Formats: sequence, C-alpha cells, structure tokens
Amino acid sequence: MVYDIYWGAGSPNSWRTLLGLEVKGLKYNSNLLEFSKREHQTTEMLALNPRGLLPILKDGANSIYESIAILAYLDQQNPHKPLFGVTPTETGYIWQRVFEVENYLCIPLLDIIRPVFFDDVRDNIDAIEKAASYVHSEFKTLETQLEFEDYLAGNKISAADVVVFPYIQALLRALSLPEGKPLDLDFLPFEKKYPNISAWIERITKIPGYENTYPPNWKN
Ligand SMILES: N[C@@H](CCC(=O)N[C@@H](CS)C(=O)NCC(=O)O)C(=O)O
Repeated sequence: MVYDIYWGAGSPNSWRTLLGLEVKGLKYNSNLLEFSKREHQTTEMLALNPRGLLPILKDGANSIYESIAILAYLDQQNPHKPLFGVTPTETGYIWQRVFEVENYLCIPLLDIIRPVFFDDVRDNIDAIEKAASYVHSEFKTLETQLEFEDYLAGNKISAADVVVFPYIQALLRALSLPEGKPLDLDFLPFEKKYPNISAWIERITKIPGYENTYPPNWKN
C-alpha cells in the first residue's frame, strides 16, 4: 500500500504527517503543493478537504484531513511502530499528552510563529510576548520531564512528539529570521536555556528518513 500525502512547505501540520509516515517506515508519494499558487485550493483539492487546508492523506478512494486524525488513521492501519500505544494505559496517556501539547503549547507557539512568518510582528508584539510566557511555562514542564524520559510520553517516540516537534522547530526557525531576530523572548541560546528539549530535538532529527520531512524552503 502506498499513500499519497499532500503537504505544504513550512507547514507544521504537514510536517507532522510526513514525520509520522517516516517514523512508521511507511511508503508514500509526496505531493508538495505551493501555497503561494493556491495549489491547495483547486477544485480537486477542495473535493478532498473543503476547508482548503493541508495536509491531506489519500489512501485509494479514502481521503482524510486534520493532521492528528491522519496520524491515528496510519497507526490504526499499520500497527507496527505504534504512535498511539498498544495498551489502554499507553493509548490514554499518549492521547492526553497529544491534547496537552496541542492545546497548551502549539496554540501559543503559533501566536509567535505566524506573525514572524507573515511579517506582522509589529502589530502583534503584545500577543507575541504573552504567548512566549505561556510557552516558557510549558517548556519548563517538558524540560523537567525530558530529564527522566527520552520522549514526551515515555521512552518511545509517540504521536505526542510528532505533533509538537514541527512547532518547536518552527519557533527556532522564526527566531532566526530577520523578522524574528529582534524579538527578545528569552528562548536563545536554546541549547543552554532548554538542554533537554534540545537533546530531544537532536534525537528526532536522527530518525531515518527525517531529511525527507524537513521543509525544503528552510534549507537555505
Ligand atoms: N487543524 C489542521 C490545520 C491545518 C492547517 O491550518 N493547515 C495550514 C498549514 S499548517 C494551511 O493549509 N494553510 C493554508 C491556508 O490557510 O490557505 C491540521 O492539523 O491539519
């Protein structure tokens, strides 16, 4: 079985699904669409996702959107290297961690990342600073947890890691851009400020196939 994944460069939600496919070692056709050309909102793509957003997974006649739903679909269909655990205890804990990172970390991260990527920092500075304080508070919790465990829901990579990893990479990318560099949000140098999260990032970048997931527009 070969899946088709439709994704956009630099989209953290797309990155989640590519990472999920690689972690699970699944074969897929990679369909990179250009947001700037509205390729994600053609009639054909809107038939797959009426919201006009990426990522979308196509599996024969079946199509599915929403990045976390795609991860769950892949996991259900391919039980090896499970992202959502095997036992009820593991599954419950992993979903708990997925919702925690989605609700309390990815949302404030997006409040920082989006204005930087869309060159709208000046009008959003108060919201960015407020979001940074939420992110620091969540990062402190992760930092402590990662002192004792390799991943966010235990010692094996799970959906919780896959869901939040692209957002943390996007934060670091945003802070390196000319629009983000002047922001003084106290995240850098990241390896000094958050050494355990940095080691976790490093661990994930070593996953075979990781380079296939890295946003092509970030490579230079
Ligand atoms: N909750 C959705 C969010 C999807 C989403 O917001 N995708 C963005 C990229 S990260 C997109 O397609 N944006 C294009 C647009 O807004 O036109 C998911 O997790 O898949």
